[in-house]
Amino acid sequence: MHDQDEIDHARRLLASARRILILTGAGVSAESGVPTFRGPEGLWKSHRPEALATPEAFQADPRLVWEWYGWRRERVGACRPNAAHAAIARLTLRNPDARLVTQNVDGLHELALEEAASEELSPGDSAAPNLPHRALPIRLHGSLFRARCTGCDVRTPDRAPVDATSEATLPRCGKCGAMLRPDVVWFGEGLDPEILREATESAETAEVCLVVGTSGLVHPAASLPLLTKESGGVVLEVNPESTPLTEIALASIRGRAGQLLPSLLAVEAES
Ligand code: BJW
Ligand code: ZN
Repeated sequence: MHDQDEIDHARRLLASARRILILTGAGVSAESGVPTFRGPEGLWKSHRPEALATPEAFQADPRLVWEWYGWRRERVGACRPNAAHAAIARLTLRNPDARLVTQNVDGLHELALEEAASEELSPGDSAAPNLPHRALPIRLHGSLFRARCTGCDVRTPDRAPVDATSEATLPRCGKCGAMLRPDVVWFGEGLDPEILREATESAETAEVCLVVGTSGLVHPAASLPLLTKESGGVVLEVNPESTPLTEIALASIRGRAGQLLPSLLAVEAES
């Protein structure tokens, strides 16, 4: 059971803050059917991370790595945003000082934002809504639905099924012919400096950092809530399990994101 006092306290803090940073991890998409990385049902029960999510693994066996990413593209492509994605999207649309930083590569925050924007900004209008840039997630670890050329470094949207039958059938660059790779950040690779700068600045200026569905093990993402705390803000956590971030959180609410976030962010009651 959730501690109701803790939930009420967290809700009041979120309602009175303007500068809010929401940091999400794989757990926010669990109720959409996207597998998390760690834990009993995690993706890495059957695949060792160092065998798949490193540049060395790709160099050694690009076919195996593309097979894994192709499988995930297919699986995630069939998933829909859940109530947590929707609540976060409504908050970032309504509060110009709220920022979303995600470690996820599944694109579900973006989908939820499109859905919320077409409901809120142009009801009844079938044209694609104009999404405010500030409402878009700051994606720390890239996207499953983008590819990057290993030769000329060009980045492109890529939702195509992957044919990983052999190395010869793997995706290739339309410009230079070199092999493409998933446009994600693997272990040992630096994050895009501009993206990291934006995320760091949001963390340092946030009054409240709400951490949702991350094991808090992967850096630099897991260091962001500490920056908020060191700058005088508060950290709140939503997770069914405790994590290394629990000890710096003012309130850590044990439960599922899709169940808790709509009432915690109380966005449906506004305007
Ligand atoms: C629910 C729920 C529900 C379930 N509701 N919740 C400082 C200290 C120590 C090490 C380092 C450090 N700084 C850097 C490092 C090294 C390394 C690192 O962090 N290693 C640690 C593991 C020890 N970091 C890096 O290498 C990073 N690069 C870097 O720092 O570069 C520096 C550099 C500079 C200049 C030159 C060269 C280098 C890069 C990290 C990249 C991580 N990439 C991955 C793969 C992305 C692509 C892909 O998807 O395949 O990102 S790894 C994987 O972990 C993925 C995730 O984004 C990331 C985080 O996982 P997440 O989201 O937390 O998921 P889970 O599964 O772990 O947790 C799910 C949680 O949800 C659980 O807690 C559940 O309880 C909960 N949950 N259901 C709410 N319904
Ligand atoms: Zn190229």
